[in-house]
Amino acid sequence: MPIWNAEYESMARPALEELQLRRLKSVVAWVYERVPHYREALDERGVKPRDIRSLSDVRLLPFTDKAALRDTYPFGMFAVPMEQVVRVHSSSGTTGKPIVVGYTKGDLNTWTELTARIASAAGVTERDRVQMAFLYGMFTGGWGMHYGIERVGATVFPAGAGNTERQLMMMQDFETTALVCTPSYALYIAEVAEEHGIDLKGSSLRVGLFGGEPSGEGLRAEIERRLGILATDNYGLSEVMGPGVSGECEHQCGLHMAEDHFLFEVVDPATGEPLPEGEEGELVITTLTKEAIPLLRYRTHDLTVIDTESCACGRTLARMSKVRARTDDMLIIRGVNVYPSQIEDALLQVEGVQPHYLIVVDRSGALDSLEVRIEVADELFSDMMADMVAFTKRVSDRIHSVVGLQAKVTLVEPGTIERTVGKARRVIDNRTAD
Ligand code: DLL
Repeated sequence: MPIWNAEYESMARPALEELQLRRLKSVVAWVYERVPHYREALDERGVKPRDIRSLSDVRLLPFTDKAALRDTYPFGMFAVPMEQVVRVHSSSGTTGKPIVVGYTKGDLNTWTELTARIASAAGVTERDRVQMAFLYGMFTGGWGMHYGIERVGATVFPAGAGNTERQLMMMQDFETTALVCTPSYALYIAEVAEEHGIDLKGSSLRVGLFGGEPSGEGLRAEIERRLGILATDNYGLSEVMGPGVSGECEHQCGLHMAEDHFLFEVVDPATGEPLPEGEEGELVITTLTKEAIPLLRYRTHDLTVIDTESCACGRTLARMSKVRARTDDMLIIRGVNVYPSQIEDALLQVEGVQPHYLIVVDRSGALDSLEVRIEVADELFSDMMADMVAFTKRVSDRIHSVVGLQAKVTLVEPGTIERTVGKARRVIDNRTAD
């Protein structure tokens, strides 16, 4: 498959690192001159832009976290006057004030280039008809992917998220070949199609570009099977740009990272110390070319592993493993650390469990309880008590063997766990902080 920008996506590592260093020096100088938050943080550490002489000198720089963006809400971290900002987006955070980010014309051009790479890596070309089923609006998913797909020359249907029956009508009538949305919404679309007897497997749809939330291999396999497509995962976050930060190629063996525009580190989430390649830790990102809101060493809270081995597709850009968890997603239940993604993996190993689930954590007295609500396939939804008991036991045994905790497994009727057109909410934690 063609590489969108072979010059940059297949650079020899030494040349790439030289480019990264040049860009790192210039971004540090840029924020030191223009962003009071960074000037103070660098002065406090006694670091001047000229102290950046090698890529490992990135460690001299301060981390940035969400608090810096919140404290300077809305535009305090911008490095350019508003006259130069042509677009503003915000993060999808559900509580408090959102994180606000801005883009210059140059930033939009870079962003479009990077999402064009994502589309191209999934095999999208000018012959494709792409249905955009991400939310448009302040969320970066819709607009970010939209322009990249246009740049590769494909035909875009800017459907937005929701109105699933109309999505299906468009898919059939317009002969959509590629679908762009969250994995949860892809699954929901598959379900509604099945309910209406629409055969997407036999349709023109052939590829899906999914991202914006975690999805394991089990979920991917389910989506690929039910839609009859190849599904690629892509990752990004509003703070550093939106989609386009990294994405899979057709080999589905990790997400190629846009290393010419970002410097990636993996650190120990507890100490902030850099970890050697191959070890899982928190992804930290320094933007190398952003003009409106460059960020130094942004703590993503996303856990991943980086691999610089070459890939069969010909891209030399390093790959990060699928992000399955955020450091702040971790639940501590009866002293055991549990990630929702582990429970998802356990569930999808049991035949008959549908990929719709809700984890409910509660506390009575001093004891935490873990309940996992699941849906089962219609054909298994039996009223024979004995079957059900055996089935829930199989599920709870699986959960026990994966996370080491006894969970109460509750079977709910198919279709009763909330479906989403955006990012799924999988956990309700009713414990009060104490
Ligand atoms: O979700 C940007 C995006 C949109 C990426 C569309 C890809 C496609 P935010 O709303 O700011 O931005 O949320 C960012 O979502 O820190 C991760 O925790 C999570 N996330 C995003 N993509 C993935 C993915 C967009 N592919 C936060 N796998 C990030 C796992 C993901 N988690």
